[in-house]
Amino acid sequence: MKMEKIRDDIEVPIIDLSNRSEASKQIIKACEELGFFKVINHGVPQEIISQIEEEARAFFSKPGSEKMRAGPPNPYGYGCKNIGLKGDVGEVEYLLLHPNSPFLSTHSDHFRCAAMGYVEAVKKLACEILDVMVEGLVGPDPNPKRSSVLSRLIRDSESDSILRFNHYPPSDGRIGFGEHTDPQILTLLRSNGAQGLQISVEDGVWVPVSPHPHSAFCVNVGDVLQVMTNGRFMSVRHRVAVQSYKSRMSMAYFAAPPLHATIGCLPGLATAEKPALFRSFSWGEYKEAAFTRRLGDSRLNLFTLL
Ligand code: GA4
Repeated sequence: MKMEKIRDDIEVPIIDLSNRSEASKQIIKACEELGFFKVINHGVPQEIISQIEEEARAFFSKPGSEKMRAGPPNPYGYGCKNIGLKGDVGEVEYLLLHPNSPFLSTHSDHFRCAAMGYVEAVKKLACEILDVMVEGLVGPDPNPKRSSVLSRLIRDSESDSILRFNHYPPSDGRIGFGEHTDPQILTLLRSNGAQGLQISVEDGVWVPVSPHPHSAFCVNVGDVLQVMTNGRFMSVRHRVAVQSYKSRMSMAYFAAPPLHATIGCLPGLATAEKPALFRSFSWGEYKEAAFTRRLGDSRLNLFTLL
């Protein structure tokens, strides 16, 4: 069995988005060093968050037979204990939604309305964070075409972004969601205040991420952003293990490009000293590679050039 250690001496930086130039530097540093950060003063109205949290709570408290009607989870719907297609299991039930998908129609008008309102608000936040990142990477650029090079992929009407609701029962530390990286560009996560998220700072060393402050979003770099920054930003392994009498609820928005979008290193980030680390691919190609493998498999190495 692999040896592992839980450490508690790293704080995920909390970044105030109301100070854009400071935020830009702090975001770059956090993405390079940890792959994770939290944002406050993010502009997502509390009412929008409360509404969808309430709908998610109501959904998970329904009887199993009723929840099953929103399933199976592949590609979108309700799932319980099974994650993905390759036999990964976890102490979790969840709902996967594609905002553009007709699967949303199996839910009540209330649910749909709250979910769409939330998606619009977090999409806006994801785009703002991506614009601030680009500014930090290449400097302010008056040309909106260049400064929105990442956010454009999310704003695209064919963006493949998804929304996931997770419900982890009270547990004595069993794995709810096994270790993995997120395949997309950026993940925006909220939780109900119960702990459980851990990030891997080095092989076998895990650091719990405190769920506070409650108003914050926890943001992490996905594989695609690692490729687009030529490895400067890190898509870091994380997992969920609840050790509490309280159940954990979380909502994750995975900001993704359209399936046909070409993913490659951003202009200027591959140089003679640091040539491109990855070959270009389409998001559809990468998604296929991720979804046909195990949760914890490394997939970026399938696309490395060196
Ligand atoms: C991890 C991030 C998202 O939750 C997710 C997951 C997806 C799933 O649950 O079906 C995957 C996992 C995630 C990565 C590898 C594949 C696909 C399970 C799995 C074994 C919805 C996603 O996009 O990738």
